[in-house]
Amino acid sequence: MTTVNDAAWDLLRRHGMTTVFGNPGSNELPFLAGMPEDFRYVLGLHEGVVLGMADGFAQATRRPAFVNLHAASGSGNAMGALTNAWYAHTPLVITAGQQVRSTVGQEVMLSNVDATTLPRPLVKHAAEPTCAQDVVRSLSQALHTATLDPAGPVYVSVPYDDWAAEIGADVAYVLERRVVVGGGVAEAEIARMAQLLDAAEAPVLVLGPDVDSARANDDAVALAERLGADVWVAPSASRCPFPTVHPAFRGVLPASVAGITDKLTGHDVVLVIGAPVFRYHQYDPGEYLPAGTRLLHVSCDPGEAARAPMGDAVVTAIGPAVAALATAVTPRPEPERWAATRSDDTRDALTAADEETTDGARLNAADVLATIDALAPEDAVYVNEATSTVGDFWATIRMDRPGSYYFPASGGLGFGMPAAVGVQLAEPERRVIAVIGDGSANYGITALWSAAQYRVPVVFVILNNGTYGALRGFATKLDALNAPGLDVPGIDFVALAEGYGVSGHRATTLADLRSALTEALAADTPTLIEVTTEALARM
Ligand code: TZD
Ligand code: CA
Repeated sequence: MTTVNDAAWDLLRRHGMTTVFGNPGSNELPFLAGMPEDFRYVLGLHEGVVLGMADGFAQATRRPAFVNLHAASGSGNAMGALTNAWYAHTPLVITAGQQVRSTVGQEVMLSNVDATTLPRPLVKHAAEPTCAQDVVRSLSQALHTATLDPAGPVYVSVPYDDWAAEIGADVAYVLERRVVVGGGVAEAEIARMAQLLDAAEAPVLVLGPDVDSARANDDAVALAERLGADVWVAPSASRCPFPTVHPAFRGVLPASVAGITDKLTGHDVVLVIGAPVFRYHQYDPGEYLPAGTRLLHVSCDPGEAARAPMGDAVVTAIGPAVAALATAVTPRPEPERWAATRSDDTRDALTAADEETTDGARLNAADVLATIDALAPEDAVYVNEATSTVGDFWATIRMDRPGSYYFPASGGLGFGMPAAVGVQLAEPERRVIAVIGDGSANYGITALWSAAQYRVPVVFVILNNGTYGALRGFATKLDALNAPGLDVPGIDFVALAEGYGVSGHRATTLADLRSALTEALAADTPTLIEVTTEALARM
């Protein structure tokens, strides 16, 4: 006899989902008890961490990840992290254990009352199968929905008495299904965009996270080079879609209307690919575009395309569209302004500031980042969740290959530490360096335990400036400096690391940092380095 449980694991295996990120409760035990030996379970101690690890893992593998949470309370704990997965277009199949079917109506302990409403609006689809025989089909629907463009999280609540039920032979149809999007590129639309770009005097590209998730990075380079166009990264960047060492690279656009219009002035055609138009943050009103500038938008997300306040959008798979555009545009000579920034190997040219700070002084974050950049392997992967130093990060850290950068896509903190563990699990050949603020670290601190237990060799660098630095910046801008709750003094991250089983070091000088980082990068277990940094109030 085949049980629902057997068939469910079989389905997950067939889709390569052999890692379960979870935190269990009584409702989930009957499902988990059947876990076959070729699966691995990654325990997170808080559901925000479970979801963050799965988010990082799915983004780095570019495959759906499987999550198992405990009923309503476990799901609720994961909701903050779900905001990031939703905006990152991360394919996640989130399951939650439900009480025994016949008892849910009585609201017995741990019933997930109205389970399909709970995770909305942060899932593409939420379901509770109507009977045990529909569980496997329901999981199959969920994983296909999660994966199809625009990818995103889905949620399935399963009553725990369903797992032992017998399932009929027709489940084979579900197990064998393959669901793909067949549509290629809209050729006429590509030709139209290429024509507008060719006719432009000063076109510019704005690239977003979906360029990196589609691995269209190299085609984006080809497109920029053929057009002789400079490249900005779309505001509130959560991925690195373009090599920061390329002479066309201009940096990350500011996240305000007026700021973007200022940077785009002088360009007659702006082509935005794989990002919303635009993910603004600071309210700084103004004209949406410079006068006479035309905006073209390529997106894999119909919602993103529809809600933009300006521009013409084409909804299409990003990878084929960028490749087609790169061949469709007419090549131009390389702009002279690029020559100055082209050099044989910029990697060796940059070294960290050698000046040591005076005793007791806090380190400057830009020097810390330059030290990291100088010592990190060229193919290092960065997870960044230090909010006041994002500008310094992009100005300092060199990233030249796909999948090199992850930042919380919705701005919801608590992504960084867990996502670093998930990315490192997905990419054992590359070193993951997580640059985390002392404020941000606390929303996902228990990720340290998972890193230690599963020997995931992330290097966590905590920038401890004792404050919510970015909020100090906002408080200045919003004239709210007397707001309470902006400082977070008195946290000993070295002690926290040791408490969770991670080797901890404190760096108060750049020399300390260099030796701790060198040691951490040589280790095959995780390390946390706490660096005392200046309290910045920059935006
Ligand atoms: N809670 C959550 C879940 N997400 C948030 N974004 C915030 C609160 C608000 N917030 C920010 O947007 S930035 C920030 C907070 C609290 C400060 C983070 O401090 P940090 O980094 O120490 O990590 P900096 O460099 O000191 O800003
Ligand atoms: Ca801080």
